Amino acid sequence: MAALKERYEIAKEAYRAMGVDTDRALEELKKIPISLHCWQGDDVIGFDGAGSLSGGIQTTGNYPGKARTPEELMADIDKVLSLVPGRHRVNLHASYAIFGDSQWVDRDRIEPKHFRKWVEFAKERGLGLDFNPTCFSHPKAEFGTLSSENPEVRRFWIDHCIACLRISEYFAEELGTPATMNIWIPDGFKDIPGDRTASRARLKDSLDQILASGYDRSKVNVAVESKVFGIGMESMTVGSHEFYMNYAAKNDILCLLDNGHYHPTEAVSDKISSMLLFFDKVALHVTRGVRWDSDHVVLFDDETREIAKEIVRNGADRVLLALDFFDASINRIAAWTVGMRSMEKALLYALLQPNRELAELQEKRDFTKLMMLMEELKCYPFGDVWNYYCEINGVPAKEDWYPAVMDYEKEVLSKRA
Ligand code: RNT
Ligand code: ZN
Repeated sequence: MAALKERYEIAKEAYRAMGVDTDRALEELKKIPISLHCWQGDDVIGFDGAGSLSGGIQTTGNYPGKARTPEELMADIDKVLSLVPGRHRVNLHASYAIFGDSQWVDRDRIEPKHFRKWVEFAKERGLGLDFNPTCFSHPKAEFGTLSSENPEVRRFWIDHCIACLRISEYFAEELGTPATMNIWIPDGFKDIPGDRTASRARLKDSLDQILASGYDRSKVNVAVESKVFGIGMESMTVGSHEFYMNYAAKNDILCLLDNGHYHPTEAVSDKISSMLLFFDKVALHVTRGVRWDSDHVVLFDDETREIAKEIVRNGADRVLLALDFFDASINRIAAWTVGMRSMEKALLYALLQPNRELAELQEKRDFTKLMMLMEELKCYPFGDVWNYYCEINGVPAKEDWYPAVMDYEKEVLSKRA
């Protein structure tokens, strides 16, 4: 164990020579919460009887052991959190309502009491909770939701989102930390539309009604998440980026950027600075799209690092950071853990950059030295700092977390036939 500390001390010297304070970086990292998406644990199914996933998103694979009950999902989340350094948050979808002994109600009628068990779970562990209306995987979501031409359908989803506002407020009150409530809808058209405006006008009106229902802005950060296309919605999505960016700006709510939701060569890392010049905060879904919005597990890759640099350089308190992926082809606990640890690593990597010096080099237009430094920094002893961070936070360093997942698979997951 002493070895990790020794290696850290050597790494610390190397970074110090570069003008980077590693102790400070570790302190800063500890303050950045990541909202862990509950839906990696059960392939985005939930507990309200939906049964299958719809809305143009898809999980592929059937690795054994997915969570089937709230108890199983909570146990799985506990396992993941025991392998990830830092204190984080849990991001729930409305479809994860727990009815227990109370009667099942449809999504327009859900109440805080259906999430009491989640609040107890979060309280016991000192976690914050975030929330999402579930406007998919439901018979009423087949032909549009908040933008639907059918007034009854549209009413249903407006009422669902209003119900979700109440639940988000309840989370914030109980846990003493504001909840982000993110609205994403799958509405769109497979083929060339005859009218692009009417559905967008209805979406605008629906959002107006939801916000007008009144909610405590100090408790709930409402966000809207755009998307360029979905399966079966290839030609037009109603909630496009321009739509939501303008809507959010005019109504003083937040825009959520999911890095799987843009054209493949567009980078969310390049959008954050612009957003933060016009908004107090920005919300993120960090994911990994492979050729399309495939929601692969987040890795410690170039774009995740670039996103992390923007978070760190613009002020981590201005970015509401959440993950969003769902892989059913590998052990789900490992998928979650790799994603969380990768995001943490990317944040640490960003905190270990001599950010001021890099900015100064740019101001001086010394692009040669800027490139040289950024490249050489890639070979700095980052791993020694990361391993030490894991150690002081009481979680396994390196690949040492993997046996715990394999034991859990053997003892718990494999028994979920
Ligand atoms: C879908 C969006 C959305 C969902 C989750 C389950 O493309 O990314 O955020 O993944 O709400
Ligand atoms: Zn998303």
